[in-house]
Amino acid sequence: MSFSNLYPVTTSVRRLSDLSGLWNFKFDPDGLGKKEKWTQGLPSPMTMPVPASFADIFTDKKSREYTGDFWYEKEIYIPGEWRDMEVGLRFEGAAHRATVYVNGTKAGSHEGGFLPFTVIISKSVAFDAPNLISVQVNNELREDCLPVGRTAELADGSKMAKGYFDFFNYSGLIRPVKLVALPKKHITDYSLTYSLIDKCAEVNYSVTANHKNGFRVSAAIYDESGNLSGEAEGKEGSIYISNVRLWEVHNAYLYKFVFKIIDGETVIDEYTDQIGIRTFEIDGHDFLLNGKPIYMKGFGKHEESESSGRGLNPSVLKRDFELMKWIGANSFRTAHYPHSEETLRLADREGIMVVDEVAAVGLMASTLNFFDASQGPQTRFFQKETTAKLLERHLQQLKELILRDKNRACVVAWCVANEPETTDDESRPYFETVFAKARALDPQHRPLTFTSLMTATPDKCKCADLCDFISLNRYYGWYVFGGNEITAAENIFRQELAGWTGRIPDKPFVFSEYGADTASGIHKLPSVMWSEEYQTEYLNMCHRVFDSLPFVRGEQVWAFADFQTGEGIMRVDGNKKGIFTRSRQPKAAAHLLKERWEGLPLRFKSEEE
Ligand code: CKX
Repeated sequence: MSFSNLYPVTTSVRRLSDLSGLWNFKFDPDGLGKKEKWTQGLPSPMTMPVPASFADIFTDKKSREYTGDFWYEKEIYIPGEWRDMEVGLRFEGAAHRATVYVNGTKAGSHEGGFLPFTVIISKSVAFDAPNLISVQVNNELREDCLPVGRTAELADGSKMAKGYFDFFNYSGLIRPVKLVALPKKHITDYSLTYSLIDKCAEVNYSVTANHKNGFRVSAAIYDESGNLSGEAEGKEGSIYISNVRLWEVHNAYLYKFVFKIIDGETVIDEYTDQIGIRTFEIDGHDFLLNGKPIYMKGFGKHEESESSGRGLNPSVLKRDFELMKWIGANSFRTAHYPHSEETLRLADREGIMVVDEVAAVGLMASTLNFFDASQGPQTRFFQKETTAKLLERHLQQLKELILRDKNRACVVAWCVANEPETTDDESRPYFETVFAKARALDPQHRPLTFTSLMTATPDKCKCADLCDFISLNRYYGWYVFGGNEITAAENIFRQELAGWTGRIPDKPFVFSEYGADTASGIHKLPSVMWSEEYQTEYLNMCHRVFDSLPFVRGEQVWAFADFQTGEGIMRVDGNKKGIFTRSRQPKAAAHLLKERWEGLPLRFKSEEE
């Protein structure tokens, strides 16, 4: 019997309990856990917060860098009132893979640390009595898993994660774990599409349940004042809302959708969600939100912060949205993995557009990806024997991502990979499959893209035409021709872009990354690289280039805030391309961007054509 993996809510019939807090925790470097039956109780555990990444909580390096298996454990009581319900444990993010045991018995497992999964535990639990939840998590990186990397063995026998990407391999139970109780017969999923005719919205819905017969489905939509806007009956149907309030950027309006399955007069299940109604499409070079051209301004953004690592930190999350509104941003890309469900719900509420990225990062064999990506060695990534398995996992995670986020108003596009080695011939069949799958999965047919690495120039990239819009990660003036050579950088940047007009003449372009590492507080006149003055000069140069090109429809600077990476000669305690520091305070560039973004007309660029 399938179980709903929908974002958990409480309603008249659904129950929920958040298991966030302190859990027991233990590293398992020698793989003793299963043999010694740690599922029946962890020997000498320490405490660990959930949600959080364990890495930055420790004061010793071995623990911070720990790679391998580790265990979480919590004793829980399940209310007797839930006896006749289907009970599940929902993990919003267990990075990167997890196996869940309940009272010593395996309940399920999941691969992919940034997407939710639910294991059904009704049959293995005792009600009104203690139950032991044990979770074996593993954070090793592999070439056939997302995000991509490898796991090295060090001289002392310990393992070390070597990501083919530029961010710290934060792991653990990074998002909330929830106990969910649903009616035995329940709604498993729902999908929405819209068409707008003048002031009226046609909302088309379809609802699926875990059983087929003997019930009716009702759908109702309420406005923010609680008034009924429209309703319908049936598993699929259309609801018309006259004088609809659309979801707009910085002016979000969320309707309450209520789906019920009813047997006779009895409500068997009820699911509710807050939904923004909007359309998003591409017309020539334009992005159209609700039929009106819109220029994307914002960031490539990690989900991470001091101490919590990749762990969901609601205060930091809220601060980030306040900063995005302050600076005049209207969008961000969830670099380089799906961000938490809470993040997307906040983006829905605040009216911020999201380019939603799957964790397909590191698709180029290199442990200095950020450097190699600009220098261009050929690693023949897609010709490896691991490619078939990687593709399988990539498609699976794309499916789980689209299933999770397809109804979110904020999600306006899917990014199917970051900086893959699309100069490799074999990348073409790989991405044809990925794009076809994404197109088939999204009922709203959102535009698709991948972000292009610097060496995938118009003459060399084998895959750009698969995209509905082109996303360029470009660093002229940083990785190449930096500092005093910035004029040469501008020239070569312009030359590359002239090449793109010939190759892709009719699609929108977004600069999905551009940036310069900047140590907050370093001031230098005249500028030098790494100073706050250079970051602003570099951004001014990029903006001059963007503004001279009619096909540019967006800029998402790299990065929202400084973030932690692995150690190395290219990084000073992390990547410093943030417009804000890691503690979320503005660098000089933030003021420049605020002035620019607040000043750009809403229909920037499209009115020039
Ligand atoms: N793009 C030349 C991917 C990001 C990195 C960024 C950087 C690279 C640049 C590739 O994850 O952080 O190096 O700053």
